Amino acid sequence: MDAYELITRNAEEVVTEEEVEELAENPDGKRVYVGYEPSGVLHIGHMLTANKLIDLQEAGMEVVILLADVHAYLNGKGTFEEIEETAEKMRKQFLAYGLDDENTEFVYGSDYQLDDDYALDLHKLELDTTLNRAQRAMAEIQGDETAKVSHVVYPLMQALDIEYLDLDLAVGGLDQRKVHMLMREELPELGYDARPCLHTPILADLGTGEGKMSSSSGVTISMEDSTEDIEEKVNSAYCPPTREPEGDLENPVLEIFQYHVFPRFETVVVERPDEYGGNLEYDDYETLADDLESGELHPADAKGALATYLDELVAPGREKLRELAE
Ligand code: IYR
Repeated sequence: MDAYELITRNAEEVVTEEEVEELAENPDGKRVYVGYEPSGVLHIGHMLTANKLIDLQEAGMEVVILLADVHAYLNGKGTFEEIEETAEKMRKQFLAYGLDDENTEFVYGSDYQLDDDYALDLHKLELDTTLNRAQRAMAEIQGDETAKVSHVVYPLMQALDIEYLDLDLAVGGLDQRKVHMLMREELPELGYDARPCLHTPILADLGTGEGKMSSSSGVTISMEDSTEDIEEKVNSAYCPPTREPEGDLENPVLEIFQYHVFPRFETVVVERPDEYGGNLEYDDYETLADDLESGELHPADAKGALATYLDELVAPGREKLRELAE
């Protein structure tokens, strides 16, 4: 796989392809980041962008993880003290998940977002941006139904982070795209360069195949889940024998194979008793999806394998949480 393929694989959107192609020509030492509002426990949504960061590390880039404590505070996620505590827990789980210790820089937003220069640039952006624009950027991020002043400051700060952390590339889920578009328009107004972005897809709810999995209502997988929890959730997952179920539904079992399992494991073995044809082995996602569609691979067997691989991905973070609780 060449550098551009590795950098962009499994991305839903690349803004712009030309800019990322240029980065891919010489990825060594380029700085890339994802920001996360600290939430204490890593879930499958965090793991998806983390998989992309692991790809980028493999391509030679330097990874910055922003523990966005001030952003979480602005988004109503708790007192500042509570947020600081969960941020530290999250940092340890990211390392346990497989990010390379030597090549990952963790930064707290509060380390620089309260400085004078940053505050003054922020006020300039406030002058430049309409309320409507900032609110639209936050539509998929805002935690509370009632819009507060803090919610319109939030995306402007996220745009500034990209300059202040001296980044070459911003990564995020598709829910971050409007903030990134605002960044691309507004940074040049301050005399800074707009940066390219990569957006990962938002996966469907595991239980129903609808909407986005990381939303609070749905079934999600997190580092808090035991092996049995994972088996139970995966076994009751929605998994019709097709890539494209009706209407707006997705096949969440296939999605997790595509975005979580194949990027981290070279071969996937589906164990089956001999009387059902014996084990199946896959080196790539497409072959597994084809077999599910043709009936060669039964959904129940696919789920059994998925639970095993997800458990392996979650195990080190689960262990870390256990140590932290001692
Ligand atoms: N908006 C993100 C958190 C966040 C991301 C970045 I990239 C920042 O520079 C700051 C905050 C979220 O929804 O979790």
